[in-house]
Amino acid sequence: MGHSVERILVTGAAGQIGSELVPELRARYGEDNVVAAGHVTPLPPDVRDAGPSATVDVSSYDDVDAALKRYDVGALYHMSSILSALAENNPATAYAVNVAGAYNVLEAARSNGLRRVIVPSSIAAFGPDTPRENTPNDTILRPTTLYGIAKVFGELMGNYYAEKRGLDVRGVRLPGIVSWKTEPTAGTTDYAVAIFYGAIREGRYTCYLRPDTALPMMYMPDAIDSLVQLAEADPGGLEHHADFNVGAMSFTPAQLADAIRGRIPGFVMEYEVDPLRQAIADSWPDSLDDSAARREWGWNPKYDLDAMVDDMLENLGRKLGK
Ligand code: VAH
Repeated sequence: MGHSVERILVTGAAGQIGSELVPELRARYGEDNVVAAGHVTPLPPDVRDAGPSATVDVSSYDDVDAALKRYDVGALYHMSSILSALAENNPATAYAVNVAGAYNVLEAARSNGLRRVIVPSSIAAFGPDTPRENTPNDTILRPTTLYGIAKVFGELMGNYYAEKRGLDVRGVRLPGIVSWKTEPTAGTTDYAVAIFYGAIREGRYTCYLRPDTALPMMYMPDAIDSLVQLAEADPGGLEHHADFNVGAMSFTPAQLADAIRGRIPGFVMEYEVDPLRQAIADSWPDSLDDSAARREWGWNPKYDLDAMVDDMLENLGRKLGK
């Protein structure tokens, strides 16, 4: 998005990323030019009250189409999603939101002449037969979760609309995201958020993944930067569309616990493995090759593990009144 005053709509504005993306976009483009669209989860007050908001059920084409027309939307960030673990237990809802919702957003954006659509993918688009270390940008996509299958659908449809339907669609494959503003939800990587609540409140946390489960992870400010930077990138430099790997760091639960213990001596980490979320995590890569994003639009993350832990403990400590 240039700095024009075109209206931007964000779906999933109550979610972990959406609830931080909306304030960032409003700061960049003006509060009245960013519409926060939510559905089942109530919008956080600061998102709801600082600019236009709407209720949009992305599983309904008509809902999406009506919102794009009502707000004269020029660009859209599609952040709605049923996350990995919840999707496995709610396949019909996950299909309606993650698959039909992705189609509805792309087709409604095309038919309403939007200039740009950002449809984030995830490391979940990879599966157990994808190379695990330094996973290439262009490689095998055979995910074994409904969430991952939906992300592959979103990527391929995003590329299809970009190449054959004249819609500028862009997307990044996000790692697990760590943030302090919203409570951890039903993802597989949410242990990396919940651990900070446990460390600050009780000095202990029981992790549902094995201590040696390495996963690509990213701190929220970098995730927001990746979405906005890609959205603003010069289209002439882009060879990919909706499927850019973006990495920042990779760590295991044990490494994260050690980093927290370096700041909270005596922090106790215990383990009770959840077979569902362990199986999901085991199907995902350990680390990503994000050279295409760095080359094509200058991707350059700022937070490593230590910087994230310091910032999380400071901000979450304040949020929890500690
Ligand atoms: C999840 N946080 O755990 C999300 C993310 C790569 C993980 O997609 O489902």
